[in-house]
Amino acid sequence: MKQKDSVQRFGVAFENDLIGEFDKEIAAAGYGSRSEALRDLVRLWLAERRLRSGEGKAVASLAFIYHHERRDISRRLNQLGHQFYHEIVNSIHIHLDEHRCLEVLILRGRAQELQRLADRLSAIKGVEQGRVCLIGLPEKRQHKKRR
Ligand code: NI
Repeated sequence: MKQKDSVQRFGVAFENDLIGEFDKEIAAAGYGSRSEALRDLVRLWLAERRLRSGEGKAVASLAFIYHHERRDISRRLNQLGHQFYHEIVNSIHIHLDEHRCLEVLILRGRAQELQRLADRLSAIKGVEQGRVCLIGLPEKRQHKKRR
């Protein structure tokens, strides 16, 4: 950055337990100060908000656990899969035990659309513990410095 950004200071109130745990973790992560760690957290949060609501291209992994015996679940998952066939690049299915299955979907498409798929999936009865990991793909023009 060419010129130094101006900063604003503000007071933040934390419960003792929360700040205690936070201090412990930021020290373990190697942060020099609370401010530095908080700035990183805010940047991450903002970037994620921007990404999830955006039109930009993204890739994602979507992992979820479900009970395969739940009535109608296989049909509903299959239906959703066909509805989003454009976004679902690949999938892995693992039988976790007698009742539960783990499925991981690899997705590609508009961030907004991938989030919509994740939301729709989580809403299906019998699906639990869904986690989506979304990674934004930079626009091609951002690579122009590369030789
Ligand atoms: Ni299974």
